[in-house]
Amino acid sequence: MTVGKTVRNWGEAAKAFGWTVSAFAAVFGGSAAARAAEAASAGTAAAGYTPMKPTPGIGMPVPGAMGLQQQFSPTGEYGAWIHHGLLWVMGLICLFVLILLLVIVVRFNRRANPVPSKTSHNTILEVVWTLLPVLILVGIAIPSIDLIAKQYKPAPKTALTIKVTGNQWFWTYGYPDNGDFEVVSNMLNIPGQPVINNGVREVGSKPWDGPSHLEVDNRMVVPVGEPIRLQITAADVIHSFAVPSLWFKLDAVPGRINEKVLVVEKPGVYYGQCSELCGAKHGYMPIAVEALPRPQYDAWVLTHAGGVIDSRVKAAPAAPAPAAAAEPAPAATAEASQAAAGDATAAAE
Ligand SMILES: [Cu+2]
Repeated sequence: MTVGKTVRNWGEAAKAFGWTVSAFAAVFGGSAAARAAEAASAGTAAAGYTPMKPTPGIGMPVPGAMGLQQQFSPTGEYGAWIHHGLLWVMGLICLFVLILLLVIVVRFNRRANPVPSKTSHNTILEVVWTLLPVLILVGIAIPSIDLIAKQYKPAPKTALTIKVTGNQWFWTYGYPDNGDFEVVSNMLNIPGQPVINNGVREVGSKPWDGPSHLEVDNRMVVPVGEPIRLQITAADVIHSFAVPSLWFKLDAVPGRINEKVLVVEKPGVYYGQCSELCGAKHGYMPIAVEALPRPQYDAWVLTHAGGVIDSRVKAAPAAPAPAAAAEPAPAATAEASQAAAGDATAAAE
């Protein structure tokens, strides 16, 4: 009994000493420690993210190409499949009608067929040429309506939200779930041509730069393989956020938020352009979407002042916060155990 008490007293004394030491450290070494922590985390954050080098021909237009760009989203793949299927249906119907016309021209002209037939009705033929087009149209309508429904399916509640704002003539990307920082994205200037954006570097000056007219100083970085809720608006006139290889195009209208889900299936850089005539430099506000695996996305988030990973973990400048948050834990535990004891008493009664 006495021994136990003594040990407890010693424990309390040790705890008190610990408190004093930490208080001393906080007062005298706090700022230096914070600075060191800040520098260290800034270092890791900077080391944790390097812009990705785009793959030539992927996520960008290619000279002389025809048709759609290769798709990197589920709706994009589905849409491209319908597009190619429809081309075949249209092509085969056109070919069939052309063959029928040629047969008529050759076999039923005045010279080859001087006495025309007086036939005016054929029940089976009439049923077939009515039913067959109906079946073809129904066959086209089912996947088409399904695609529309899939494109406008709202994002799940847990989806990451990114706010896209069109401006004359650049894009800004807000990350409300990651500490509400904002990224301003300007087109890179083109060497040997008039400067488009003052103070912005030239395309090709960094090893990760993509094509001219499409590469930007700050890309819109997104996590790969998960639904992202894109909320699109504009600050001045109507713009349009369009990235062909992600099957994404939605108008950016001032005073209104248009929302659609984006899922990028593969890490990479995907380029697009403003697709609503919005003024003198409409052609100089490209879009560059960089899709990264979650850990690299999180590292990118932490390179921004106030960057927070999914509203849970604080970024570098708020380093002392977890210690402060850890303090109330014992009290909470005590409360919990008291509550549990109360419950037990209640149950016993
Ligand atoms: Cu625009």
